[in-house]
Amino acid sequence: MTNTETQQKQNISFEDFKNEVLKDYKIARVSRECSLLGRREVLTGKAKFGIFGDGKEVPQLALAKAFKNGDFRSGYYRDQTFMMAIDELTPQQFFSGLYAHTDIEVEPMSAGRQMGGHFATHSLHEDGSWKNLTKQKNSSSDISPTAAQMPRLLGLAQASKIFRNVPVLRNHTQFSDNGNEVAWGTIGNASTSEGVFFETINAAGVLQVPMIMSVWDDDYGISVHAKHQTTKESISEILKGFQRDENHDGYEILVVNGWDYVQLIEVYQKASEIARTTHVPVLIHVKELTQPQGHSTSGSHERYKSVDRLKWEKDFDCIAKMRAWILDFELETEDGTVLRFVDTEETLILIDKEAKKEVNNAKRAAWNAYLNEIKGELNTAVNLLESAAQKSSNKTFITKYKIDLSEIVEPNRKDILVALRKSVRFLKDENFSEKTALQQFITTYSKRIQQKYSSHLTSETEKSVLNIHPEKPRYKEEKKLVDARIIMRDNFDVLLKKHPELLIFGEDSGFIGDVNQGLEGLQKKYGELRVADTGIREATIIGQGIGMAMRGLRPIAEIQYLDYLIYALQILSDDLATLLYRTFGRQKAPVIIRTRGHRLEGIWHAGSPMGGIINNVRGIHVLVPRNMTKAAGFYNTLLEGDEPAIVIECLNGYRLKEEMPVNLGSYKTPIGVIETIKQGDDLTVISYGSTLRIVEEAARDLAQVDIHIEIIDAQSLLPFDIHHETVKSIAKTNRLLVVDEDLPGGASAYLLQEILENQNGYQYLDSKPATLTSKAHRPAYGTDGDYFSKPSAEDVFEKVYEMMHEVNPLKYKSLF
Ligand SMILES: Cc1ncc(C[n+]2csc(CCOP(=O)(O)OP(=O)(O)O)c2C)c(N)n1
Ligand SMILES: [Mg+2]
Repeated sequence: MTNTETQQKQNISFEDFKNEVLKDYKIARVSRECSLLGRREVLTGKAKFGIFGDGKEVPQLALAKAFKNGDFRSGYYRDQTFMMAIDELTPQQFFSGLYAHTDIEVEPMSAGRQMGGHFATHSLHEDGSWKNLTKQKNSSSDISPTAAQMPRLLGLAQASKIFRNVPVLRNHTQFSDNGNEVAWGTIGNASTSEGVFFETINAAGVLQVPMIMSVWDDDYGISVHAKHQTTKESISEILKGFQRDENHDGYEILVVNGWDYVQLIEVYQKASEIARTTHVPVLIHVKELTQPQGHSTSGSHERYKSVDRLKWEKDFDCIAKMRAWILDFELETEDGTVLRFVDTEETLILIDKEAKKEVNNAKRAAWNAYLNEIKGELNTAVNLLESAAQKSSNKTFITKYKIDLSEIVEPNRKDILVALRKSVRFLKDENFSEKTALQQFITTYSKRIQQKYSSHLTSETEKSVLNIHPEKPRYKEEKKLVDARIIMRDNFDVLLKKHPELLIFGEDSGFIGDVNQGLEGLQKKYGELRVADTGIREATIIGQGIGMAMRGLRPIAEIQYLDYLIYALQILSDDLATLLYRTFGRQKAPVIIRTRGHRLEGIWHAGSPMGGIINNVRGIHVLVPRNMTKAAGFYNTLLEGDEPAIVIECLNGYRLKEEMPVNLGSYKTPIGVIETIKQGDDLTVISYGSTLRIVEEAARDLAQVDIHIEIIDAQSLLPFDIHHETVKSIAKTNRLLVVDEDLPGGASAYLLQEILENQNGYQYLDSKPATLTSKAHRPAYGTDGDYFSKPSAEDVFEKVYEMMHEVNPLKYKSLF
């Protein structure tokens, strides 16, 4: 190559570099303008709340450069610049989110369900089928609780390890390219104080998974300074013990200033290389960041930052620093030419202006799109009110609502429905077609808009568990009774063979095959990655499940005992239960949580905190099989479907004898369907799980005194009895008793509401409906502690007898 050729080549690559730098600068400016204008939109009342990414722009540009197709982000509300830099968020979409536009095409993050600043990409097509995740940049959907993005991040990273190292998954190319994907976490400095942050950091170090954790450090968490948050005020300092060395696996820990564009790019490329090729986790502590507008629109940071600090934040604003670097940049070539990004400041001023204009236009377009849709609906409503008013004797009242409505400049749908629903009351004694038109509009309009807010709590696809065909267990003619845990184990064996994506992990689940031997020998057969032991860390066990399920795997995450689910309840409730809902069906995590409970003895072994669970996890199915055959059948059903569920096995059932089915792995217990396990005419007792055996024992004793109860196994609490079969039993017996070992007012109250209110069971009752539960305290330890804390067969007998005594005191004479 001649000198001039070399020179030309250098010029071209410099030209590329320059363009990239200026493009990045533009993205940063656009993002900043969004933050500035966004705040104004909230303060003028167009949007409800704003939390923005100003002051964190530059490191996100560097992150975006290292982020490849197939990678996943799990982050928090500051990451708008990153989303813009990977082309997954336009300024118009940013504002549509702020206004809560309910169209998923217009507001792709959540169809208006989440407040702005909560980002997501679409892993699923509209019909719920997977997209090719390796061909796009992926962002798991953000949630607001601080650090709650951490547990799932672990699973997102672990999926790469599984895809790389489990040979049966080699052809799952729409989810992974040989495990080369990195999971990128972001978190604020203060949120690292949360327990799940440390739990996740430790677990990722143990598992050695490609997770790169960025901490955006602006020294504050709202008004609270780092000195109250973090020992030594530095997360990288205190995590030093995690640094890998020649003798130990661990982390690579990198520290960089958030305003140093060049250093940031270098650090992010290095981190990406390490995690991607060797699956070593990396922590990047990004320091010296700022919050130009304070934490959120809820307050101003002048209240708690010193004058010096505020000045420092101005001087070290990462975009200002980047801008200065661009202006100062000079590169002398071999022939002495000096290359610059810009000759004068004019170029940057022009970019600043363009950014402002673009964002302004985007804001306007988003607002108009949002408002015009509602205004169209408002016009229809106004016309309907006008027509009805003309015919009505209450014309003045209705006209008033009409005028008030039509004068609202920036209406909500609430305004429309309030006017319509209040007006229709004035028409109750009248009859004309305009009234009918108004009524019909209210019904169809409410229904249509309601869907925008209430769809996708559970799957609406053909793979919804409600659409899976049940199949009965079949048996050999010659009865073969085995310990029930053998049925569970052999069924899992078939499932692991049948579903290469299936993984099972938890405390003691691997080497010994779970504490009750339901996985005995399966690690040996399927390897340490597919049947695995984990540390004692319930929240991140669930996080592993969520993250891996989001990447196309089918994890069964074991929580050793039901009482310890509470450690993970926050993640189940905030993350898993809301995932499908908050993404309007564009992300899913069909993780199955396997656990065991009921009939435990002890304060922290209460065994059945069901009310607490079902109240917190709407969006996740909750299944309570009474034996192992039923439980295994639930796993078989769930693996055909696309939804998350918690399956609670009966802890005292593993050694009981059950008959071994021949169609293991394929028979399916239906979900949302009750089973009547004993017929009777006098009184219906509904229960679930282990208490059913107590009820059955009581039933035998009751038969001796000529009381014949019908026993229903609820089997599935969420959803409960979708075909409304229970009420048919009440119609026959006219009496209802709900038995469980939860606290009073727990799951028994839920069942009462379902049966009496939703199924209209109240109309058939001849006796007061009753519940029999444990005492309000947790169970005391030991046989007598249990007997005096939880319902016994005697309690069931006496409760039923008492109800029958009230009906017929002569026949059923008082016992005491
Ligand atoms: C579990 C939980 N507690 C409290 C909050 C309220 N909250 C929202 S953001 C925040 C401060 C977070 O600070 P930091 O992690 O440093 O992030 P920054 O906003 O500074 O980027 C708090 C306390 C929350 N969202 N979730
Ligand atoms: Mg902070």
